[in-house]
Amino acid sequence: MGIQPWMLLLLVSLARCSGKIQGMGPAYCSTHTHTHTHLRRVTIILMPRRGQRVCDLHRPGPPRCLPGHRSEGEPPEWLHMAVRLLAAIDDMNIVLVDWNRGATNLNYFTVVSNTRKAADNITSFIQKMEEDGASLASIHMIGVSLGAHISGFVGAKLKGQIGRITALDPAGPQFTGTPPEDRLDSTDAQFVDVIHSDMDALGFRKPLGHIDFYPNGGADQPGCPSTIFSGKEYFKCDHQRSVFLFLNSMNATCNITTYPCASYDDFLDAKCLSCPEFTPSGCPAFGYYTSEWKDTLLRLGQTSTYFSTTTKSPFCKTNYVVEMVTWNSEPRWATVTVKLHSKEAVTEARINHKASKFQQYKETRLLAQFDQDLHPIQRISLQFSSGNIVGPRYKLRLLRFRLEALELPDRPQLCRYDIVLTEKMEVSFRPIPCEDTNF
Ligand SMILES: [Ca+2]
Ligand SMILES: [Ca+2]
Repeated sequence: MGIQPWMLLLLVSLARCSGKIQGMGPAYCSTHTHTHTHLRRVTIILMPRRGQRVCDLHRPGPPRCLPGHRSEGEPPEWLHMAVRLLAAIDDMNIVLVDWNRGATNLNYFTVVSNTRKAADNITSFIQKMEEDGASLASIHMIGVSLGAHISGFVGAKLKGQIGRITALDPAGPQFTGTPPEDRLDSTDAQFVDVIHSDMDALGFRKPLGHIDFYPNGGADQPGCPSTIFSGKEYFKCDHQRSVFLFLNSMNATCNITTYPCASYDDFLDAKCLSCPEFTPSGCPAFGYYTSEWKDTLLRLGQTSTYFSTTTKSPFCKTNYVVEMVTWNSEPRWATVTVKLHSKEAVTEARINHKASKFQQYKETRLLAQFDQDLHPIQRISLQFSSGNIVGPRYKLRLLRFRLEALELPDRPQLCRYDIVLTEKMEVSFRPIPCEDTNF
């Protein structure tokens, strides 16, 4: 993939500055002095952690940390991974700024008011780099939580000339409903991409960038605890998922395609499965490389886009479009489960976010999302439920069943004709390539 001329400015770890946290060598602290002579690309990462400090970056030598309190705690586990992945992409300078606080800290409001101070320091630091020959366009800031808004303040002070701001679940509390100058917005950099992963709690609900990703709808993430009895994890799991998703997008084990749409429900309803406005590149990819869609995204102004993930890294789902035509004379409403079998394995998609309508001779289009990519598919199993608890078992008479891999156009479309399904009874069949038939 092509590389944008970013400088990656990673926010300098306060921990590194103080040298108190193990595993954070002084190398990171000296990174920014190093950048003065090698100002090709800079990434700044603003990251959240317990405790709060502000680094004075505008002075020679290692950055100095302003007074502030820091609670105990190791650097987040993902930090080393972030640096490693970024460094593998290209030769770039990485500056880490860790100034943050725990999401549940009571001093949240003080911390919010300190974001301006942090932004001032980072702005001075960047201006110093600029004097030394760095171009603002080559700077990429990655801000987590409150760090996303700090990146926005820095960007605004630099008149929106920074190349890119990536916001990982930008903080919601205290920022929701504020005007653009008091939070991140799309004028703060030349390109602003945002991931919303906990918009119902710690994150921000409304779009803030040129492209806003809403994984799994943007509120709750699969694999994260859904009750408060899980303690600390309950508070941060959804919020932090944005970081892990973004890191995953850098090493390209699998690519996640996203679908611009009016809502996650519409996406699940298979209403947004093509991207004519993005021709010829297709629907935008999630994460680090989404900048390759930048020209179209800037032209469109703002794009909100959706996708679903699995519970664990690398998070990619395999998406299929299922089309069914019935000859039942009465319309039926049903949820559907589709299983795909290869020789060794089976993977399942439950299409149950709501009941789908089946109408005589009308094509019903469903989005089926599977955790595994099985190929070749040897058998398919289908089951439906109308939600009827008492009364007769309904039948669904299928004139045609068709399966199409959404992101793998080279895979053959699979069909089957004349299938009768009985409610809550699984039916399995061997699919046939659609082009071998006369339908
Ligand atoms: Ca702003
Ligand atoms: Ca949540």
